[in-house]
Amino acid sequence: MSQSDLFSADVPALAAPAARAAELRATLNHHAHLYYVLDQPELPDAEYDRLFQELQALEAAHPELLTPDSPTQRVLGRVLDGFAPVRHAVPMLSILTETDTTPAGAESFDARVRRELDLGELDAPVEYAAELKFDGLALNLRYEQGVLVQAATRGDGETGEEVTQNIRTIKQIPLRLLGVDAAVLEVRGEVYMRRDDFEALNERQREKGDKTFVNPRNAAAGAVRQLDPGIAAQRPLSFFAYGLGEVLGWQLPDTHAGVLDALQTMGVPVCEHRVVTFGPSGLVQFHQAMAQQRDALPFDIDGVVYKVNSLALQRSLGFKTREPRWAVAHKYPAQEQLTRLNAIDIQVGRTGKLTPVAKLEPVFVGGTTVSNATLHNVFELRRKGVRVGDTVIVRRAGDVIPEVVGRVASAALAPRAGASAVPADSLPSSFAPREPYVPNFRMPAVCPVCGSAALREKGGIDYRCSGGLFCPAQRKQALLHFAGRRAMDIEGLGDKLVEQLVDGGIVLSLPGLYTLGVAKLAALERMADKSAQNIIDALEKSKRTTLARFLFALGIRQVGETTAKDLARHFGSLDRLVEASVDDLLAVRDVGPIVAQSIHTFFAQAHNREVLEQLRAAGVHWDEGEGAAQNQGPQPLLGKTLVLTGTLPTLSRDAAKALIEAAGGKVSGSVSKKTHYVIAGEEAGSKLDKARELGVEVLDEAGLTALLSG
Ligand code: D41
Repeated sequence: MSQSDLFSADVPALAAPAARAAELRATLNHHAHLYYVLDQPELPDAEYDRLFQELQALEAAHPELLTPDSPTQRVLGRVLDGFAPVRHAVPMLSILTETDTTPAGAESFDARVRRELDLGELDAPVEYAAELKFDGLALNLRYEQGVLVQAATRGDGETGEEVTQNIRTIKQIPLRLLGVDAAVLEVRGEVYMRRDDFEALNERQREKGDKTFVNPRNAAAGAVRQLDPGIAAQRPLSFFAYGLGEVLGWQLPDTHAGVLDALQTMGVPVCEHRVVTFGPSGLVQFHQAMAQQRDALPFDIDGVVYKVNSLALQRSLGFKTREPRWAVAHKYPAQEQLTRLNAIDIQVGRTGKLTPVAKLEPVFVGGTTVSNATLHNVFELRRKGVRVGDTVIVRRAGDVIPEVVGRVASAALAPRAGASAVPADSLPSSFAPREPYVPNFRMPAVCPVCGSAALREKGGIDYRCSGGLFCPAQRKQALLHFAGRRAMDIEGLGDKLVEQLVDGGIVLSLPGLYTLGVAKLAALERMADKSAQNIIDALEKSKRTTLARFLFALGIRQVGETTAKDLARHFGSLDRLVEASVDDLLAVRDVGPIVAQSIHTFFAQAHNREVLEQLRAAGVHWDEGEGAAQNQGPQPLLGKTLVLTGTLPTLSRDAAKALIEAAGGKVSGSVSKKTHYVIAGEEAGSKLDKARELGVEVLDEAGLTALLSG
């Protein structure tokens, strides 16, 4: 506040900041309760931080507004009733956060460290250990004589909650350290949930019609603090160590990197993405390299962490109240943001499923601008209490489709820091529950594309268009799927062309594709003669295919690429498959009752059989029996499941997969107890850790070659 403000006689001038401060206090306290006590946050962290900072700034400018109950006066985190409090033998410090996501963030940290260490321009660059900042929940694991005796959350840093029972269910966490029987060795790290585990968990919740989790971190936090270890055990958690707590009777390494290496040797999971580097340029390089890989990682990170590598230098730097001076977390742009829900559209999928899609005020989240996001289904939308016009939370992480994960009551959130405050007399309870919830969106009774009835199976969740391939939306999706790279692989037949073909009434069915001539194609808008000829050539080329690709291309519900291959291998010919009974189908490996029924229903329908005939008449062909086991060479990998990870020296991933499948084996994307072998190459990741943890045999390329040759 400026001098003139202070001396101004305009007393009501303070009313607005006072009201805003009161409002911010109430809002922040409310959200802190939701976050810490109920594990049901309604606000993205970035938004909470923004409000927190706005209140801090307001209090700094108007010290008279500071109240003892202000959230800025309290160290957050609290102990839940139901868990025994644990006083940490060595406090769990917090870590200073650098919110400047540009290289300047790393540079200012290095400059601070050099200043504190009294280093001059001529002194050598500081050695740093750089690692990822996992978006999870900090945990202290206490090992005595090498045995896990206690696990505790961080809590407020001094006192946490005892969660040993729940943590014991995390299979990655060793119950006994390898080769260490130190009196005390406390391992600190983050419990987190992998993105695929999170998606699968939410999918299960959705199928059951249960509440979904906003993000992997909340799902992990909820699982760790779940009072019922049985439920905790069903929530797939993972762990990465980042440091130590109390240590008695163990010789510390000289460096942080040495600590992490030692922990890894003891069987504690440590993330492979870590480097030792020098000076600010090394830090910036790591920050940028990991930003590139962020989407491809199997888990969420919200930044990277830099630590002075030498433990001796760490000791001389010490800490400042609650944060070490030798470490900093350098953030990345948030993966969750607030924006306005402008409208809800209905998207019709390949199988007719109607999905409500949020039309959003464009917002930059997780590195791209998002204006559409899935709302999954109408029941979930209702459960979240979302209405058109609401301020909603959008999440985009990895290559997962952006989704609306919830809504916020928005009154207090709207003004940006520094903007004018809301009038005192309208002090709103920004978070008043919206009761009763009156939705302003309903699922349409008919398909918005073709007008056929939209039906929902009894007890089911999804509405489907009943129009089948009569529905242009389904027809477009079916054609795109048919033409896909892993299906018939018709190059050039993409979104735009399919749109033109269907909307122009030119192609009415899959076989219709093969009746296209150059003239018809060239007549389409923006289609040159040459590209028309290319499409015709691609169509011609696609006719020679494999039974597995053909089956996958048909888009039979429940039949993905792997099942299609299994079916082709098992039956060897289309006719045998078409005539198969449900029982015959159940004899195919990995085919259960739902899949068998879906396949049987598909081939039982006359119009589908007609499509098959027309496609064959158009010249689509494959080697009958080519995939059948009886016609193949030896199958040394029959019944074996393998997982590929990392880069092999000579074989591409596709080539390795093809060889394994030709030998009767199956390639899976994730390691489990059912995995027979993990084939690991350069830069193998968490799958390798998992294999070691489960005791699955790990081979290199040479080992794979040996297996293949029996
Ligand atoms: O990955 C993390 N979230 C992470 C958290 C990490 N990689 N390193 C960390 N290092 C520390 C210090 C420097 C205090 C040992 C941390 C945390 N602390 C931390 N996590 C939660 C509170 C503090």
